[in-house]
Amino acid sequence: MITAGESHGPGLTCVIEGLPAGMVLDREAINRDMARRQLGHGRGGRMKIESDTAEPTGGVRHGRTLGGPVALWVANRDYANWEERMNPWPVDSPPEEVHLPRPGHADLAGVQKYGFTDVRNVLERASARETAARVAGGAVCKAFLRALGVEVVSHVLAIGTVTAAVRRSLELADFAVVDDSPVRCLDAEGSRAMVAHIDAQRKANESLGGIFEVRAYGLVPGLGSHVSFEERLDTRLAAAICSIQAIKGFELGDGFALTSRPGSQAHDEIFHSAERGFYRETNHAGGVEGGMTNGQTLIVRGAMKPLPTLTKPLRSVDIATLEPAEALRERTDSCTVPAAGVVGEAMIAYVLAGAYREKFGGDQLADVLAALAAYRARIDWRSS
Ligand code: EPS
Repeated sequence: MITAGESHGPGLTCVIEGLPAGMVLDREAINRDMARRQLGHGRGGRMKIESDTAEPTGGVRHGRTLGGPVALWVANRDYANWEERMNPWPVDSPPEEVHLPRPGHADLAGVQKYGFTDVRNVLERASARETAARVAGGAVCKAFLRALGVEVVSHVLAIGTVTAAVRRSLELADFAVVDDSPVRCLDAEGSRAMVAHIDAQRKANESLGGIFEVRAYGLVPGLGSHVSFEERLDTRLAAAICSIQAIKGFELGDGFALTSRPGSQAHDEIFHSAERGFYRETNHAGGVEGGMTNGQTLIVRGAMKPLPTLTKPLRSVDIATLEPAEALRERTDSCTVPAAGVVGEAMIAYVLAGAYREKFGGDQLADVLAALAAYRARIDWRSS
């Protein structure tokens, strides 16, 4: 998957390669994910301007994939207000440059690396607006996974100092109501406390980070591999989550909590019965052992830092005068952890779609399904 586009440019593009022909795409399902990414208590004014949709511009005919790259277009409505400043072509009166890098953003390292004098040349692409294109691509990957019996979902576990009280043993059905919460949290009391926390911190000109969790239900064992570090699924899952703007931490299964437990309480014992085949009674590993899925639910978490665009700016330096100055003040969100969960779903769906394609090949969806069925039959040790 590759994306292109700037936050206030004409729009964003996503291109995904490697999807089989014959997949049915549901326009509403794709645009539902686009809308879910825009929601969440703590969003700023931009989300009132945008009403994101993803339109296929290649690789799809009459709602079915053709086997070539799938291209999706997400228009930036706000471009209408930025046409002079962000026009791809030269304009009569060039806009004023931005010289005030924000601590925590790509701004300073970006202008140094690329030799710019205008911070806008960096911040426009570094912006998390880019995740709209990833969610478009992720929705197509989800369509592929859904055809294979896999569902990818997410929820919020913490915002700032407020932590949700949620069972670890969540079922897929529990996620049906997650988008009813304004912070996409499955604990009603926690949800209310998170909203209040965001409101209080926003009033104090602060932004907030938090933790989201992504789960994938219905996976076969054996995606990824122990044989090389690059093929380990953990490698790719961590990269996918850490590639999301503002993510500073990644956990798989019980993650950091495993470090304080004795070995006897850190692993998932193996059982077998004639009806169920191999099974586990716990899932500390988060569905991955030795770099491969083990057939349990995949559980990964991302830790998001507080957004670095602040309404009460931090200290910085004017890169033109080298004088102390306040960092750039831009319209911003105060908390985007609920949206980051939706982006996490897209990224995990992308990794899993790739892992299924690697393992089962197939130019046509029916070939993938046949290969998957043959594999399931081979590893079915229920009665042996
Ligand atoms: C946006 C994410 C944030 C928003 C952006 C839209 O991006 P950033 O990483 O730059 O803070 O602030 O909206 C704006 C830049 C704006 O004009 O308000 C998103 O997820 O769509």
